[in-house]
Amino acid sequence: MVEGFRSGIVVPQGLLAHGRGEAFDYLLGECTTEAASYAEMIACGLLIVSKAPIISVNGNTAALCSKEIVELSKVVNAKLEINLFHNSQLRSELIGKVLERNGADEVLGIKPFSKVAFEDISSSRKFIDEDGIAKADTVLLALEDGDRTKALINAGKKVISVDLNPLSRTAQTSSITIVDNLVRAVPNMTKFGRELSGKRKPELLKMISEFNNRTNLLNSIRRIRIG
Ligand code: PTJ
Repeated sequence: MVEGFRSGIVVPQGLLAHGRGEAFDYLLGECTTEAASYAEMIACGLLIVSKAPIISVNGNTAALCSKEIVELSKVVNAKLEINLFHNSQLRSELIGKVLERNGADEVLGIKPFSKVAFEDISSSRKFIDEDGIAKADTVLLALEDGDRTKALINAGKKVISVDLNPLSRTAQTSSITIVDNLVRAVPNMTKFGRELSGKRKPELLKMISEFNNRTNLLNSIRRIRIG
């Protein structure tokens, strides 16, 4: 993260956000819980059955797991789009280069002319790629603010979030909430993606329909309270 900050990928606020995450990670025992693993598997199933899945990348995600996120995007056939809260063209380009160096063939959300404004969002996260999040049916995101999550849900999209705080607005409003550290969640999802890609669509849809995000979130909260 510090290296990401020095190279201009991560904003100072990203370091604070990372610290908030670490506090919850300690409470979770710094491991992937059963509830998180279940959500990771279902999330992969959802990405695989989606028509236009997108992985939204911000500065922290790029600094923590660029290589792994590119790998996941290939396994579940999802596009990558850069979407920043503290938006800047230079940082978008820097993050795009990092993703490309790590094997990404295409990165959306960089060219200013391909962006449209998502009126429901007040922050600069509202600028989304017309070939990416604008058309997506499922969006995977991490370290997100509650406003965009809610706006995406209101727009009829499915949202998969990775958030160590099970009580955050994003965690509470997502379709599937993964309460795990991004650095563990992404490789786990790639593994599930490989396992599930051989399964038939009806089987995946059944598995997804049996998942209850509220129950699963409560299991994460219970884990923090009881250990
Ligand atoms: O889009 P950028 O790059 O301009 O940066 C935006 C930041 C990250 C600064 C912004 O989204 C932010 O401040 O996020 P928040 O509101 O702090 O939300 C981050 C959430 O992610 C919190 O609930 C943290 O607990 C959680 N979190 C932090 N680090 C991790 C994490 N969740 C999973 N894995 C982590 N490594």
